[in-house]
Amino acid sequence: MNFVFQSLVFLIVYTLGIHAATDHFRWPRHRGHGNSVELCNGLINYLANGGTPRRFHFPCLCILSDLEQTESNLNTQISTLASQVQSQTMQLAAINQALATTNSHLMAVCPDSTPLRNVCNNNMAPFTFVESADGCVAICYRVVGNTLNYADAKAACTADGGSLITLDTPEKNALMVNTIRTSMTLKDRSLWIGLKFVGNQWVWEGNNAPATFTDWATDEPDTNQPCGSLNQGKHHRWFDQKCTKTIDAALCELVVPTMGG
Ligand SMILES: [Ca+2]
Repeated sequence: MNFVFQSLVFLIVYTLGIHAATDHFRWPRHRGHGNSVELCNGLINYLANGGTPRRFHFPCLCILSDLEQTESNLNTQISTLASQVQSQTMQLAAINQALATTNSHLMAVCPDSTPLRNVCNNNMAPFTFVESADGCVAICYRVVGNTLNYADAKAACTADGGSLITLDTPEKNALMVNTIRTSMTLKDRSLWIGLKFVGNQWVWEGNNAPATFTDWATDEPDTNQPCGSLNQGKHHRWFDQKCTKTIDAALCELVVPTMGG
């Protein structure tokens, strides 16, 4: 740009038609190809230092013409690039819009687990937050008690602000069972879950809904054993028990209303 500016200065001076004597500046002998830019620079420096111009013609006019052409070409390229940037910006906006739509669809399919995570982490009792790999299922659980019956297990969960766990979907059950199976402290413990036989059907304590999904172990449930447990004899499935029986511990959970239990 500096060179363009210098050239413009020269053009102005030339246009004014100043024809005074050139006392100190001398055109280089060689005016041919290869050093015309140096020639123009020399003249411009001469003028900038107070030299008086005279009889300007030939080589610099050619250079100025080239510069004008170059400037025109650059402006064309700038215009093209600006157009490309605008096009890319519009494409990016379209991609961002599609991404937002996809995210909203994902949110519709998988509830946001953030509220449950926050409740889990902020609870006074030490609950643990676990989430499925796809983020669609989350559990805030805690194992409490040491050898207790169903009623005491239910009370122990309630004392921590939670309830005996509801495992009403295959996904939630799989997440909890896998968590227990891979835990050194839990994998061998039998645990009460919030499942009871009421009237003629199995019902979840947490939401009073009938258990439409079940994961009973082989030959379970028995008769007259109206309380549900998990992991008896290291089998990672469900067992019914007499409610007065004492087993290892209670499997509790915290829920938030938006998680739907
Ligand atoms: Ca049984």
